[in-house]
Amino acid sequence: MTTLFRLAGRGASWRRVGKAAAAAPSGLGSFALRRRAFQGARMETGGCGGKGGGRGALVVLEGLDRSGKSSQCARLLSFLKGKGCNAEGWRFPDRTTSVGQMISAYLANQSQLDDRTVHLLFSANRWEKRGLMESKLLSGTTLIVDRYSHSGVAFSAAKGLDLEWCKAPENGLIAPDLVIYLDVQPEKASERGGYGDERYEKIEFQKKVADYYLSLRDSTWKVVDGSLPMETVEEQLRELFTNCIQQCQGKPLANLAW
Ligand code: NYM
Ligand code: MG
Repeated sequence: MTTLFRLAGRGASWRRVGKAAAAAPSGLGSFALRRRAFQGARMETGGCGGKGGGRGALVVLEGLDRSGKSSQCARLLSFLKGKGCNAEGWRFPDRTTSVGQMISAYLANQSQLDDRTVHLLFSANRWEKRGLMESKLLSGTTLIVDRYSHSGVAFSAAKGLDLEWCKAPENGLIAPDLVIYLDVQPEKASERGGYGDERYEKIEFQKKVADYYLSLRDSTWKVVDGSLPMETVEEQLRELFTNCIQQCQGKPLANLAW
């Protein structure tokens, strides 16, 4: 059963966002029915994905610098692990790879790079993780990701690069099941510790980034007021996560198609 489900997920993983899962091919009809019954049973056991052979969920937190994403990712992850869910915390840029180290030096103002070049490096940093991301999700691990493609597009477009050009290299990366945008006013974020250490951490620039973020909203996007107390934000994230898990049960992985 598990093997069949994974095969179904992998085959379907090339479908594009927005297209509903195709009906099970003839011959797999009874399998599809059994799978549905099986998923129902799995949700009753806790509804955190990954239990019983289903795929994990791809949940992304987005927001301006110092909007509280990293703290909330950590809180959500420990909540999920406490429930026995198979979950991991990821972040982009992933500064551990050689591409990520080039990005990190650029952000720390230790190197200069052309705007389009660094945009493509951010994207390449996601592409180099795509295979691992897919295999984790298909084997049932839920990923809580601190920044993803929406950061890539919003930050580069805010520098004046063409929006469509910025979106193009993201197409084909795995589409998130849920994007939670932590909404904090740039002025408020700038009062938080460590602000201004890296490139882009300037109030006027962050205002432009916020506008681009909001222009990227789609059906996977939820906005949470990040200026509320941490515990309130955490509570809202748990609720959004729980709804997402229920909705993405049985949905194949999809690709970004901007
Ligand atoms: N950033 C992040 C981009 O400009 N493009 C991207 O694709 C990603 C993932 O890097 N100011 C920017 C947003 C942040 C900076 O991220 C570093 P963090 O989460 O502050 O380490
Ligand atoms: Mg930052």
